[in-house]
Amino acid sequence: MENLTNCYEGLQPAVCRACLLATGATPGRRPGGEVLPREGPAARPSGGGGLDALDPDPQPRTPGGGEVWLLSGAAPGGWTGAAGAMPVGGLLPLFSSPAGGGLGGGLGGRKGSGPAAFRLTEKFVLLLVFSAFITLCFGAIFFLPDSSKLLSGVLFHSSPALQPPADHKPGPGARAEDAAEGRARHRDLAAPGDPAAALEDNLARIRENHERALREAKETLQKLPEEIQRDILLEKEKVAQDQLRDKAAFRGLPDLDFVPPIGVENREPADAAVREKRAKIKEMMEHAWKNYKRYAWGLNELKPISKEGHSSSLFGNIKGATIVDALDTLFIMGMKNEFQEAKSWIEKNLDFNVNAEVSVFEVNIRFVGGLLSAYYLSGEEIFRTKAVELGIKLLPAFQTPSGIPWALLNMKSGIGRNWPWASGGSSILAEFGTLHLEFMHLSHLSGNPIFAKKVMNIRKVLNKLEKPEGLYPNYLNPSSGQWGQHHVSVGGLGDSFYEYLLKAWLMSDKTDLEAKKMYFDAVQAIETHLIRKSSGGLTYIAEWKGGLLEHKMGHLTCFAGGMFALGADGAPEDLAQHYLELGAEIARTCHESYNRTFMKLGPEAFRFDGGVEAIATRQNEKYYILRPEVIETYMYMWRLTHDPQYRKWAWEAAEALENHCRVKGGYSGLRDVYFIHENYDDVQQSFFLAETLKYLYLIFSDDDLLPLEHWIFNTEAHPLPILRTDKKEVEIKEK
Ligand code: DMJ
Repeated sequence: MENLTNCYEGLQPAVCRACLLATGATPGRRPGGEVLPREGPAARPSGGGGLDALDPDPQPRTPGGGEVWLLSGAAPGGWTGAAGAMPVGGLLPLFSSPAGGGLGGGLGGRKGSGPAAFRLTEKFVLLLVFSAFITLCFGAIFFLPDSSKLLSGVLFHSSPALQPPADHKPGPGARAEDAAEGRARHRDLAAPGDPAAALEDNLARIRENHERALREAKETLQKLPEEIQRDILLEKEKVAQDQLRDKAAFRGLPDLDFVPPIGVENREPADAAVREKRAKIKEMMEHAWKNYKRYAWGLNELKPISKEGHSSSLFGNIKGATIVDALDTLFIMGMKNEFQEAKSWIEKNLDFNVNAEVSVFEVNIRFVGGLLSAYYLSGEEIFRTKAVELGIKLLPAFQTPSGIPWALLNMKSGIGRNWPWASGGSSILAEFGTLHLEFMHLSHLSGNPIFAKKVMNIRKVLNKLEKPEGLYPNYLNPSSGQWGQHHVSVGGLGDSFYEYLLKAWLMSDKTDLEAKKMYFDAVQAIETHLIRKSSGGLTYIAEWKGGLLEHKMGHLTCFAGGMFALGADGAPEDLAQHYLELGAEIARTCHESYNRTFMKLGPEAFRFDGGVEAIATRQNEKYYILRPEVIETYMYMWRLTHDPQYRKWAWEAAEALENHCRVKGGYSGLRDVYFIHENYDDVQQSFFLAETLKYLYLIFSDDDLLPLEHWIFNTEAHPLPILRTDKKEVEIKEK
């Protein structure tokens, strides 16, 4: 009676019924359900037409009416003699005939007989029916819209490199790179060859693919005819662009008169103490570079403790992130041999034809930005060629209904998608909003307006949208062109979007008035809704979640001090002094976040609630990964005010880096800046060479090294020249 007991405990009705029938037991009442019929199905007349018509005494349904029992009216009860073995035919009501001569009926009539008793023709018919059924089911998959995606998502595994950082949704204050790092770290933790971990990883990946395929299938099913039409047009445009890409590659780039850059002479500072400090910063760069070269040459980053390469999934299979990111720092520090070895590695090895997903944002700011700067500083054609080649590779990311690019792109197939953790399949403001500077330069250097068109379209989409309280949410859906969650941040997920509005205006020689207006409107809304002062007098920028403030500021947010100060000059209504002061206040707050730690280096995020100010309270916010933002703000504040305090603070940071992050094999991030012992994260981030050391070097150099009147730094600190309207500095001539 065990089977019968199970029936009462919520077993699948079909299974229960099978149990009952197989045991010949009397059905009873299901908990809260209906009374199961007392007579055995064998007592009923067999056969029927449709599902219910098959059985003149239809079998019971669930209270919700959703359950349809698949037992045919044909005599499963007659199988009691078969010791509980359920003949397949008994489960096929669809095939029974009114006369009982169909499969179900026919089989039902064989009381006391087993499958072995089938006639050969019956076996054959049975086989035929089954093959037809299976073929039908399989065929149906192909009739579903976008079945290829469904199949690839559900049935086929993709390589691990293609996988998104699904197990790590970055909290506010973190950004895409952290998410990806999260997954990478998760992998690192699993012992190599650990089958349980591998299985778990595989299952997670399958689940992830499955969910994505279902989501995509659902989206396609919901599409209106106009949307489908639009998709077709997009597809056509993609083909056209592919052709253009091939053509461009074939034709080569237009001739260009390279004008030697302004402000790259490496003059020694007059003051001996400053000179000494600057020399020390250069020595730090030499240490970072030398170890990268020794242990991780050609790979993306260095693991300074393990003394081996580190590969972040942000770059897919593109290699050499540190080399490209460091080029301009090597150049301005006068490290000529190192610059040459980097250049020849790029000539021989830098390859973008990778069959793996990359972060469009990261590849743009580090690789495109790094190559562009290297070109503008050195005039070496290889850097222009590579930058444009890479820019072309990124174009398919814009193939979305709104033109807002995907976050992730497979550079070989041109297929894009978004981070799975991003609100409702959205793209991220700080990612698609941080392409403008590089793409304007790509058009300038290639003579092809396509890059500029793509980023100007992003702006068009943004300008059409209603902004909650004048603020820009971090998430925007590229299919609908509408905002996702109303979360606003000047730190992770939002930060460099604001930076690029200001710099777009400056880089256009102050002609891009639309960007200027967008920037100052946004800053005004940020001041009203996000900027607060603590009871201890520290000004901070909180995060906004659908109208509620989270009193926390990320290390990333600290770049904003420099941004406010840089924009002060163009501020409307005599607000110049106000914005300069705001920059100074943010610099002071961020300095406090460093000063209140044991290591004298700032945490990833610090809070202004629960009785603390500028201190991280959560363990997972106490790390420092060699980030530049605080030093970046010191650099702008120094250049714009010459207040010696900024050099002093910058030097404190340099000393802290030497005392706590320098190891024999390079420089490492720290897991807890409040702890008295260094707990290394074992990564020398490429932005340490591109940004942290470059900003330090500039702070201890004279202002005529990369002067702000001529250069704009992209968000990875790669200098790009201001595009003069009279076009005297750089001229493009079509061949
Ligand atoms: C860099 O890659 C860039 O500065 C980016 O805008 C923010 N994150 C890192 C450094 O922290």
